[in-house]
Amino acid sequence: MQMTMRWFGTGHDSVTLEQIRQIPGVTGIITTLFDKLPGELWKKDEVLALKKTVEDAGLSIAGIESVNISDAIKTGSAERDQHIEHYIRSLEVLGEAGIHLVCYNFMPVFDWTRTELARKRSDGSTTLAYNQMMIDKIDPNDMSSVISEQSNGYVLAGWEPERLAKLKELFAMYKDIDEEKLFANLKYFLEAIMPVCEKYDINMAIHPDDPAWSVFGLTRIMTGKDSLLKLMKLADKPFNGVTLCTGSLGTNPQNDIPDIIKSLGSRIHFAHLRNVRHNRPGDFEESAHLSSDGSLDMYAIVKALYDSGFDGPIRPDHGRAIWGEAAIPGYGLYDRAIGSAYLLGLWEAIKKASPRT
Ligand code: DNO
Repeated sequence: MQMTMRWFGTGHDSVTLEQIRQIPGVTGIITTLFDKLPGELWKKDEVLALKKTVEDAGLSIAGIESVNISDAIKTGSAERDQHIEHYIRSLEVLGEAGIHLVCYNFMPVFDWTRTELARKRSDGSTTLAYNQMMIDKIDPNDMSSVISEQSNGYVLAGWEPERLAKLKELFAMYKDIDEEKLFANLKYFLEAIMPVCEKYDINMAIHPDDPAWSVFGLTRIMTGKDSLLKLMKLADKPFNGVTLCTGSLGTNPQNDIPDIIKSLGSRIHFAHLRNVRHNRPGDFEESAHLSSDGSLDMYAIVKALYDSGFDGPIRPDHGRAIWGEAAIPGYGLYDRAIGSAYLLGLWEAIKKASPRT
């Protein structure tokens, strides 16, 4: 297991690599070429420059989050094959640079969705939250401004203004995309990229849908145990795996995360560990990482991961905004640093109680 921190790149993040370097136990960076649009080709010199920046700070790249999937690939439209070709060439470039983990998602139109990016909690911290009643009142065409108005001036991952400027077109592209078609398009994509993953030993780790249900009538397929197990079979290779995101799967209280971990076993290549607090049906907020602050049993989750033999990167995922920090919502330094120390503590205790043989 390697503890990591997400970093969005020079000029895109309020947190520096030098700060991350000082968090005890964090050795890896999860990053991306932030300016790349889905479908674009990643170039070797760009990847090598990113790698050098991270390594010059005494850290290493543990994985890429994300190489995003274009809407053409998700919907199977005319440009799909060209975009898949770009994806394959981008994976080659990553493989040649010694990067072996890629996180991606297959969510239509919107990536992770929240209604509030700074909901005030009783202790004065703020956090990301979701309220279904608010979503039901929002015109989806206004969704990108709902997000950008609360984003402290940052562009948020998955909310590329260039792409979302054409929301009407995007919704039209997905008009006939039901679960079956989305699964078929995912299969087509996975089958096409498996050979390059095999050649360069690249683990693909799909990110579950967040929240784990359909939003604005758009189909979502990565929502729980059954769909994740179905995904495993779409391309039954070890390289076709999952990002175990507890905050996303945990949006649905029906998802038994330790059981999902047990079922997926060695196909979990990456873990996003954070807690979520369910206030009432249809309303949740991202709590501090501790079990006592949210609705998830983080000890049971970390134990299930440890028991499954998990050996990949973990990141503390989102944190609350605390101590007056102004950062990308969910991605400040302080609460994620506290979260990683807590997760490392859980891991150490679990490991010492039952050493792997
Ligand atoms: C949000 C993230 C997601 C995630 C993508 C993966 O903070 O967890 O944006 O990176 O869905 O492609």
